[in-house]
Amino acid sequence: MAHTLMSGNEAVARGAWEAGVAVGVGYPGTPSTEVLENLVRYDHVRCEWAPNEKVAAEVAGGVSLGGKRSLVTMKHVGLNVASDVLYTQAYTGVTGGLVYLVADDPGMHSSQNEQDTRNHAAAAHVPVLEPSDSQESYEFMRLAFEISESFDTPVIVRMTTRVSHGKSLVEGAERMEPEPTPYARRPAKYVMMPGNARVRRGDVADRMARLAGFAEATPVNRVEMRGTSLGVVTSGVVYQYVREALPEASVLKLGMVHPLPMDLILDFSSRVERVAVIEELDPWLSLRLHAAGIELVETGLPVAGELSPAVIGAAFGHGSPEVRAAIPDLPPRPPLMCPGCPHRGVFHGLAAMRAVVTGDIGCYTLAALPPLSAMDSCVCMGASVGMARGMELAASTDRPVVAVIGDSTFAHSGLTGLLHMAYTGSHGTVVVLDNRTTAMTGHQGNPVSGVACDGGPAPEVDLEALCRALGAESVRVVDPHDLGATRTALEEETAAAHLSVIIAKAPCALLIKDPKDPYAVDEELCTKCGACIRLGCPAISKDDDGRAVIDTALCVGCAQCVQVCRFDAIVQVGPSCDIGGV
Ligand SMILES: Cc1ncc(C[n+]2csc(CCOP(=O)(O)OP(=O)(O)O)c2C)c(N)n1
Repeated sequence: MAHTLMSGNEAVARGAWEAGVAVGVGYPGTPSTEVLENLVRYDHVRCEWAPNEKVAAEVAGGVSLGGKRSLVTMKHVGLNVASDVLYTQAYTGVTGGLVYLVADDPGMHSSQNEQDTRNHAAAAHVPVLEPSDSQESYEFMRLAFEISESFDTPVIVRMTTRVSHGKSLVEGAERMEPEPTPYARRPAKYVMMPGNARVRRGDVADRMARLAGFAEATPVNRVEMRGTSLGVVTSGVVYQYVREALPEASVLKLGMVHPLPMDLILDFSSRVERVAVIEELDPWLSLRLHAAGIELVETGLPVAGELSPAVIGAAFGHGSPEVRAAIPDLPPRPPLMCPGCPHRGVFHGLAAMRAVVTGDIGCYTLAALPPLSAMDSCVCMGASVGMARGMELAASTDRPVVAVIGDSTFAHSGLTGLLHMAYTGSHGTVVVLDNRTTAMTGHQGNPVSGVACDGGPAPEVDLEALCRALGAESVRVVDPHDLGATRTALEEETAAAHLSVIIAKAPCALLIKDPKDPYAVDEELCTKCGACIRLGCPAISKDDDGRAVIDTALCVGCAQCVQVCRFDAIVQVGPSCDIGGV
């Protein structure tokens, strides 16, 4: 393959495919999502979205047990969900190579927290490779599968947002077809009850010692000697920043960050006058170098968020490399639900009811922002349901308490929360926002939407039957664009002494191929009351006189605004019609 410009995620997919991966499985999450979306386009590999990362890791583990190579993909918080699997897979080891692609998100571009996957790796006792660009993202996949099989261990390839989404040239090769290992029953290796696990625990320790030896010799840990006044130990995208900001510094670039090549690090440190560790997220390398007795330069670099060449240059008094200044006076562009988003109808009702909304993660989290301001909590996927039960137990408010959760998130980790509510006799209300997709991460299929990883059809779960089977006494489906029906359902179910689920079902506005004719405001009838503005639709704004105006190029004709206008000032117009004299 000639040199091709690829993102890190595209390169991971290419590298895994060339390494002969038989199955790719994961759960979407920025910045990891495009790995599977690209891998699914190749032949000879089966790709599946799992309902959550734990299931994905189990499926990948099963493929490995069956003797074939598998890749499991997730974002950093996904590894919290899958960690129960990983920590014991470290004991069982593998048969076919098993690689975890985990993408961290320093600076939280699209995440609810910052986490450093290296901590999980150390706690689980699994090796970690960390690429710095797309070529390495590609090459490290093959290496990861080789390490996995030769050391009998799952391997983590850790990415960060800039490596996952940044693009650079990749020189690829052909796909290899590794011979599958025939299945053989090996309970001492795979049945982790205490007697077997104790033996495997010793194997894990031996393996980590052997991997530390490997780390000393592998060319992915390399010393680049330049000046001797400063030596920098670094990895991942930060290596690129260091090269740009401190071009004179010698660098120990770590492509394998766990276990560490301590002899190499000590030797490098002895060859330079001062040693600095430059890393994003936790002081992971720093602590280990400190513990090895290496005196480190106090860099004063931030302990949270992303680094950059400018930040690093400034910390070393080298001045900042040229950074393009932000254009002054740009209007702020806060994230908003799209025009015609069905979620808006539910939150409009909840805001009017002054409900306490235990929320969840998805596009709908934006309902926490003004003007809807209709969400009280958002912690992690699935938390809405358990937290609603907790609020019910706290019994500290007279306001209705409602859990709101998206369809993908409900399948991910809301089901068990609902089961808990049923089991404990809750009279709570859960709203499942069924917009027929996993919208937030780019419209991946899920078990509720009945769309497969390749975009083709898949069996669709009967959501109503599922909620009933889990113990909801009342399950009703509403069209969230029908504001009256939605409000009635919310009021009736929150007042009733039973456990209820309201399924707010209408497709994501971005999935609608034939939008309805747009609406416009009759300025003679508009009283400037602001009711339509309070929907928070980006198609509606105020003119200089305070009257509402609808941008007909953005409006998709959902008609929610028509229902809140008490003066009949909002009227449907043709697609390109100017409201003019209406
Ligand atoms: C454990 C975990 N995995 C993945 C993500 C990334 N993520 C955030 S919300 C979401 C799903 C959103 O889909 P859905 O619940 O259907 O809501 P929608 O965006 O469609 O409104 C995903 C995959 C995450 N935050 N946490």
